[in-house]
Amino acid sequence: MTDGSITTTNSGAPVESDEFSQSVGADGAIALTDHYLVEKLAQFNRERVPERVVHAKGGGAFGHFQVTGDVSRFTKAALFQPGADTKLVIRFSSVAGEQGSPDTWRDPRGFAIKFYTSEGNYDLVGNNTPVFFIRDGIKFPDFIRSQKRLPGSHLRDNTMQWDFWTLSPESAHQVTWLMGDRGIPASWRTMNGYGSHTYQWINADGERFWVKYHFHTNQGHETLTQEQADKIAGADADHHIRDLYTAIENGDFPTWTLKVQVMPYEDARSYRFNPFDLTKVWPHSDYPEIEVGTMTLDTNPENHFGQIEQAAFEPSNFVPGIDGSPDKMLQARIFSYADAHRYRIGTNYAQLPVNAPAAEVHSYSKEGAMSYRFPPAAKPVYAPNSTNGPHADASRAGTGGWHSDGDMVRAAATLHAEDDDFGQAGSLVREVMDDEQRARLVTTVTGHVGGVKDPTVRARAVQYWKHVDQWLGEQVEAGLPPLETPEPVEEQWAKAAPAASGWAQGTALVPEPAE
Ligand code: HDE
Repeated sequence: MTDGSITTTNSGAPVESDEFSQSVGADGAIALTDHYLVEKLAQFNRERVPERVVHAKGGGAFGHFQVTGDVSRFTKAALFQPGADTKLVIRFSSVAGEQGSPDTWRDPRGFAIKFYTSEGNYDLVGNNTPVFFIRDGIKFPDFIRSQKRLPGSHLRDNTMQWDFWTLSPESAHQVTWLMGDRGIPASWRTMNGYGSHTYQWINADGERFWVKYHFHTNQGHETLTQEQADKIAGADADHHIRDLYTAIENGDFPTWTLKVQVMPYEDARSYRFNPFDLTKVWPHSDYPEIEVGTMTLDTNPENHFGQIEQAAFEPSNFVPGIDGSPDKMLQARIFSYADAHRYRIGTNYAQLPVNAPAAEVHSYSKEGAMSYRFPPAAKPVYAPNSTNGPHADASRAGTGGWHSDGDMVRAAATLHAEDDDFGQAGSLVREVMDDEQRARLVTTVTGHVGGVKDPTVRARAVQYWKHVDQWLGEQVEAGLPPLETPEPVEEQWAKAAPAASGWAQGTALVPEPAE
């Protein structure tokens, strides 16, 4: 059934045929004058934008956020004022898997929201876990590479993963999360979302507060065991995409309740551990949650590529009343995301409808590839100017900032009284998990560490878990299968060395076969 429209070229001209190339006689050579054939094939070769270097596999939806509480004493941000109702787009994702990888692999999940507020876009780009593996962004490329593929075999490798994790003990809290039940959500609808970092809120009087975001699923938590997840992965790589799309199609709109923890600005200095350390949570007994509102997802994308694959989320998109914090990871992200979008989508990615703000844009950015939004000719393209062009108004910007001083150094953040790498991971095991969850954690960790071929890395992994919890470490140690064919990391890497040295010198056209 056609919609009655006729096929045209990209330029709108009617085409003669969608089935036959133009040729000299029905059996003759194809004519280069068949520009429609050329257009179709050339467009086809250019249909992809580079996939995200992390969070490549994902899906999303549109919806809105309704304020149900009153947090105006903490922030003047328009979207969080009583009665506000703000449209949004969200993208859920896995982290390490490439596009096409199974939705049900064990992995944190991205939980990225773009609020189209009246004061500009506010992007909260979080995960389904309140913490992260590292606390300094300079280690991020290394961390991600250790979770992906060996350069030689192009295979993922448990030895590489545990080599990185056990040499970066700050990862213990997040790895415990990852190896626990929450490491494989049954669907995106049945998991929480977190801002993860500590952010800053600023109220109408200019008072500043530190804040952590918690999106509590109203669908109840549901997770998958490793066996269930492996089975689903084999049958349907797009299990989570399908679940969300079908639920919204059926009018079963998922909702989350946003609650925040708020810390008075001055408390940060004396708090018992570094409140800006992304590997830590703030115990709710210290700073109880305060309800803000409800996020509802009620509209599926019309076009996945145009609206989800090209969606560009950036932690640098703050609005008046919201700002960053001394969290080094957040500061590194504030640079990285817009850089990723300029590379992946193009310099004018913010002009795409899904990325365009609801608020009016009066920036001095102009031109660049694919730019199609431009200010009226009468508007100056420079500032300052005497022709009534846009001018900055600090009173409207509402950024908070914070005190910072000292010499330029490269060092770990200052230690607070209870700063350590394993304490909160141990609390998660002993105080949050129940016996069945602990038993599943032992099974998962033992299975994963069992895939480590290097005896030194394996021993470090057992020690790592004993630091988390002595009982847990002993269970893992007792359950590990004997290491039949030890393969020290150096040997694993050395296997590729002859080819690598040849390639490194640029002399080997084809790597010499190993002796
Ligand atoms: Fe990301 N991250 N990230 N990340 N991240 C990206 O941006 C980065 C981190 C997260 O659905 C990239 O467009 C750095 C923490 C989500 O489009 C990239 C660091 C958290 C998404 C990038 C981190 C996240 C991304 C890849 C260490 C949770 C998907 C492609 C300082 C709080 C958003 C892209 C979407 C995507 C950089 C660590 C969440 C490369 C440098 C911590 C949900 O720019």
